[in-house]
Amino acid sequence: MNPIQIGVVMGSSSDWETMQHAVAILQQFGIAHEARVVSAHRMPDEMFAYAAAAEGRGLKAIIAGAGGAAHLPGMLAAKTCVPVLGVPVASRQLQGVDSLYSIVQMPRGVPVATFAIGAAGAANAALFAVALLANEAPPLRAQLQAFRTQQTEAARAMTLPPAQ
Ligand code: RP5
Repeated sequence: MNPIQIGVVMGSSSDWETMQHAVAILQQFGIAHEARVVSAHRMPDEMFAYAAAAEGRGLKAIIAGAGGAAHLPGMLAAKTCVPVLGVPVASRQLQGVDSLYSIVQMPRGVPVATFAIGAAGAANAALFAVALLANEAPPLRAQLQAFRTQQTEAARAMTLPPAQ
């Protein structure tokens, strides 16, 4: 079995509805990955250990989804130099604007690459991870190019109904 290249972590199983869109893309591209709940405020020791072990385990990027606060992606990024891609999950109270602002507003010096709120952000984080891996893997780059071409063709084939 291929060593895991991308870790997908989230603060709660309630984030799965969003984060599964990242996993679906990784599956589609055949990227060895793992997905698990690592709650920053409920499992701080596990979160710390996950980040501390990431480089040694060969992870090339960590996709971290969080609702309401930046603590999961932010603290992972604080503890490892493996790139962290943050996905703001739509929160119940503020619809994910809180998640977005807190993740994107990391203080200077410890970046978290931040994506859109929700499913599109999760999918794009995975596509970004694929693009990172593709730098060192020409067949993967060809696969990514084919994915883009498919989207282009789908857009070109779009037609509009007559105006009412
Ligand atoms: C965050 O708290 C999680 O990322 C989740 O989005 C949010 C709510 O968690 P649950 O109350 O649904 O477990 O840590």
